[in-house]
Amino acid sequence: MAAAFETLTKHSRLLAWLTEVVQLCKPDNVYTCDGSAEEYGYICEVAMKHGTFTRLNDTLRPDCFLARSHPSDVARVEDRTFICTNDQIEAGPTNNWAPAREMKRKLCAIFDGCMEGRTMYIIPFSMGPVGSPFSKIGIEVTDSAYVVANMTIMTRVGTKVLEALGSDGEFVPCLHSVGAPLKPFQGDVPWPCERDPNHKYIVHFPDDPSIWSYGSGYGGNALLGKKCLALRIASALARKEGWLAEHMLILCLTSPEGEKRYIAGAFPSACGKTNLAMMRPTLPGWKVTCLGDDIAWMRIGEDGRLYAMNPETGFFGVAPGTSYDTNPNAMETFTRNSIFTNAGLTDEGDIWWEDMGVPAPAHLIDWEGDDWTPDSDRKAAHPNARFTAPAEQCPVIDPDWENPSGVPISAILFGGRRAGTVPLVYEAFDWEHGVFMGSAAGSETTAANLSKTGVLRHDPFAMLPFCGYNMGDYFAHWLSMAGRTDPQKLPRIFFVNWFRKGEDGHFLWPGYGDNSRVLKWIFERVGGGGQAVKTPIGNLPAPGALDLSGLELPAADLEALLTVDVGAWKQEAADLSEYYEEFGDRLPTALRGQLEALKERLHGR
Ligand code: O2Y
Ligand code: MN
Repeated sequence: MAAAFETLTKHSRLLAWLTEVVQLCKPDNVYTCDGSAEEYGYICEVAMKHGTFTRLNDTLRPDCFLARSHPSDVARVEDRTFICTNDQIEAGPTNNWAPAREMKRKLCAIFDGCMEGRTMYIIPFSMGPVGSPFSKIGIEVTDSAYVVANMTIMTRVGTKVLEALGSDGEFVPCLHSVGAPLKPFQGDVPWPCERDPNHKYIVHFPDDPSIWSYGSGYGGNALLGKKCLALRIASALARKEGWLAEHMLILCLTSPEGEKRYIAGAFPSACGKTNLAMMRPTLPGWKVTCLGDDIAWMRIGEDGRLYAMNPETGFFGVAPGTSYDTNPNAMETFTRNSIFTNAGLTDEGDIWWEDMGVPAPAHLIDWEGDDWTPDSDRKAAHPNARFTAPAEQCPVIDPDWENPSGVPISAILFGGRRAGTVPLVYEAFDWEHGVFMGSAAGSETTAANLSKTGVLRHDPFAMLPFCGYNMGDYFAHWLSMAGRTDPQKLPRIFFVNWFRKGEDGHFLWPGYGDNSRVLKWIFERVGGGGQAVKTPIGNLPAPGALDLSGLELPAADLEALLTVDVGAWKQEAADLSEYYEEFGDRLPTALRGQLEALKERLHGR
């Protein structure tokens, strides 16, 4: 079966692996992706033939498609995501673990014949510009045309990747199946997947490294270049190779004087990373350009500064809530050549979702394919409905977004969705304190994962679902960056919280474009200006230091946003002590020291 493939590559390890997976999965056909525009069109036709894609109105939304997933397959499945190593301690307390050898045996049985009746697609892809020494190549084998189309938008796909791989280059084998083989004459369904939630497997072997994903066709479970390779596997590689693979947006902030500073930001899933990454500042003269909305790979450059690059080429953003008010640049990005998953379909053949800023149509077809009217007691779009759109279509894409060397980062933001306790913004005293702040991050959960929503969970560095090894070692790796360069050259670290609420439940901060006011203060701080006051938790903006011109913010709200409630922080520190226990002796002593120092400052010692 790999014979056709042999004409495209002389890479013997790749050929051997492909021969193995063809024998295991037993597809009816094998197709190798070349990454061309013609091929993308063909794959979309295939997806339409299977009923997976519906073409949208070509006048309203040219070259766009809608897909509806099966209701059992609507998000990442964290409880079915595994990091498999020989020893459990290497995966750590925050990951599901199984012994690598046992899991492989199990997966071989599960994958046996899983592609019968289907076409196997071979997707050579590069995370990062093709041929860059900092990029990583993956080969995804999948039986889903939906995955091929989305990977073509989200990554660099095709023959050029095989050429860069040569006959002996490194690649990450990524095997994916929706887990729904077809018997002879059995009709297909628009969204084949494994219906039993306990029979899905999103499995990572960081020591190989390799990825096996079975049973889901959705997003992070199936587009294996994204969360699986560029975060879980890459984080493990990054630790070995001395760099950082992070769940971070990258933006460039340009002042009215034309000075540029690059900022990276780690926020848990569905906390507004895409909105921040392509924000339109309300502050006159300030400009944000976007380099990425989800993943940053960062390494120390020759000048000793930390450089970041976005390994992806598209956005896989949460649709509901995206509007011309919240994110006009995203709205402009997916006007064409985009895929929508689990949005509503209007009678005109366009998409619609809740909080799109467009009145609800009198009738549409909802994400489950049923008639819907504004009187329906269910949502038209699934809360985790997505758009997949090419990054190059973003009106504020930064000219350096594909620079293979990346861009020098001046500030790193951590954050989360916190109704209380955490102020609008504060700055770390130094790198070690900043790493402590990242390790202490937490957020109220949302629909981007399947756990209960609105519950506070610790999410260190926004990497809880994405760290491919022991989180304690990950903290140590972050701390070690200070030893790899002059620590003064590292970015300054800040914590932000756009989601603080008043006692009556209203958001205290307007967010969105007004977040530029906070970014301006950060910009000034890293440039040696910006007034701050020292508090037990870090440096907060001094009175008057935040530019609030033109904003009608009640004085009481501003005070609440910039108040450090010592009582609440004592509780926060106590909770963190308990959380840190999980990491046992893998918790770096420096972080224990930081926690004790915080407690002492809170007690006024
Ligand atoms: O629900 C999914 O499968 C997608 S999750 C996702 C997609 C794009 C960016 N970030 C995330 C995330 O969960 O962090
Ligand atoms: Mn994400």
